[in-house]
Amino acid sequence: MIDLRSDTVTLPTDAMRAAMAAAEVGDDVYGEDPTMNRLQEAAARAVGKEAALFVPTGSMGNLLAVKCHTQPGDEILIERNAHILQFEMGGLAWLSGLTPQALDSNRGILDPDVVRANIHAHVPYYRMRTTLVCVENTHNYGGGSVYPLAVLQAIHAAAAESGVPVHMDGARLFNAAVALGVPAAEIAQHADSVMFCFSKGLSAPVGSVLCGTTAFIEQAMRVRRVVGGGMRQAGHLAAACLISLDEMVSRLADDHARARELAEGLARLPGVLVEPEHVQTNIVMCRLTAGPDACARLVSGLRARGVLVSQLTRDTLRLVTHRHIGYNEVYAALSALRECLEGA
Ligand code: TLP
Repeated sequence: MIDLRSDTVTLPTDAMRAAMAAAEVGDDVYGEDPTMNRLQEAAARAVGKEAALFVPTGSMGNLLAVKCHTQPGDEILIERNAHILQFEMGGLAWLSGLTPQALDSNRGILDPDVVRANIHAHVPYYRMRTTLVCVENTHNYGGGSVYPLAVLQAIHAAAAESGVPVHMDGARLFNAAVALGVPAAEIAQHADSVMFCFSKGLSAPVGSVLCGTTAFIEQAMRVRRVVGGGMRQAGHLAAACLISLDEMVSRLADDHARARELAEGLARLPGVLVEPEHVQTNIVMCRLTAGPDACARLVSGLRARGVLVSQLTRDTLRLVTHRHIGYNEVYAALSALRECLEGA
């Protein structure tokens, strides 16, 4: 199978499996897992924050961040198609009692002026208060788009003017860093907290991390315990994540090049709308111009030919490159796509 549904399908490397088996571990609820402690220190350092907390999923990392920055009844500003808003089961309303104010964007990238205009910080008691701005970098639904540093800086400044923190859903932060050619910390400096995942393009089997100030992370630790995320000999997982940080970051450039090649191939196919020049990282979004069932038919036609892709909306597909997708897989997927589209 050529699996283009997500970079979450990447398998652990041999080095990860060996490191997991050999990891020195202890009880992490007591803070006594040496491998976990090493990972959390390395993760905090990588993004230039004081402290980091391991969580099993990106969704849990975002949930803890949102909970710790806000109080029930508050309002948060968030891009309309953000993962936190659309794909995390309404957790922000369910578990944090928040009202999201969904903002329009350009391929997921918020405009600092729009953010500034929508912050309700100094308001009378009968108006909801904005207490958090969320940004997503890279933006999944926006097609893996990357925030320009100046835009992030301007959003952070606009929020700070009103004393409002910024949380970055950086599930694919290292894809953004590689695309911009800067250290991840240079991006993360424009957010008060940042979550990033080891389990996507960085190939670890499990794990994400939430980073911020020491006081913030101490609070997040308490909330992690509430949602059942306190783990014991979690160093076995941390061992794989350390390899993600040490060995898997620079190769993301290959995923980006292959995604661009895939998008350029898609642009030559009949009935496909795609903008290869907007493919900055490892996610390709495309739309089909044919009728309502065309996407579903294409997805099942591709599956029959050994190619898996995700259908996001009635007419939109998402294709994601990762460590198991070389140029051979890109070209094989493109010929399966051509067969299906010309047969249709
Ligand atoms: N995204 C997954 C699916 O849930 C859609 C994927 O295949 O892309 N933030 C962003 C921007 C994400 O893309 C994801 C996962 C998460 C958070 C949540 O991470 P997990 O799945 O570890 O909870």
